[in-house]
Amino acid sequence: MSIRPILIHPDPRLKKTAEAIETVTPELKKLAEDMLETMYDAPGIGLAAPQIGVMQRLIVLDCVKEEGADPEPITMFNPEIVWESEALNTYEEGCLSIPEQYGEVERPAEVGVKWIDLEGAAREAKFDALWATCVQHEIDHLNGKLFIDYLSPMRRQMITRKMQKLKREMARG
Ligand code: K2U
Ligand code: ZN
Repeated sequence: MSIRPILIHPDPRLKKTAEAIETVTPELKKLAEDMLETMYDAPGIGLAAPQIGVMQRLIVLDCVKEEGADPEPITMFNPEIVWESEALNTYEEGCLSIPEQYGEVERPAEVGVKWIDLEGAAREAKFDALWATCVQHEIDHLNGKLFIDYLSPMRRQMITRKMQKLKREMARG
């Protein structure tokens, strides 16, 4: 298991579409383990493979927020949204690739998702509340979409400039 560096916006890899996965290999299972360890360490409640520079359609999430509750990690290969509720939900989103920046994003309140699990089995489930927001946020990452793409151009540009400054400072060490 290893904690992997998380790419910071702007980065071309965060804007690319990730490749579908053909079969669940031992290497992909190890990658999912590394992503979960990286996510918990951040801490975060979701992570998509492109965020650690791997352009494959793999996400992990665990939106259990109650203190002391058992973690409920979910690993999804090739996740796709197959149903969306009419009802919408607005959430102040953040992103591990855009640290310390937040913005209101409106999304369907509930979604039905199909995916392949760690055993290579086809799964389908409905998600609501924070799980719905998170799984949509992670699937956006697989399509090169960031939460700031839902904000005004002005706000997006301001956040991008802040991240460019942060990366210059990090490069100086
Ligand atoms: O994909 C990521 O960057 C991890 C995101 C996932 C997420 C964003 C917005 C709303 C829900 C999930 C977060 O940075 S994880 C940090 C976090 C923790 C609790 C609540 C919201 C965000
Ligand atoms: Zn994110």
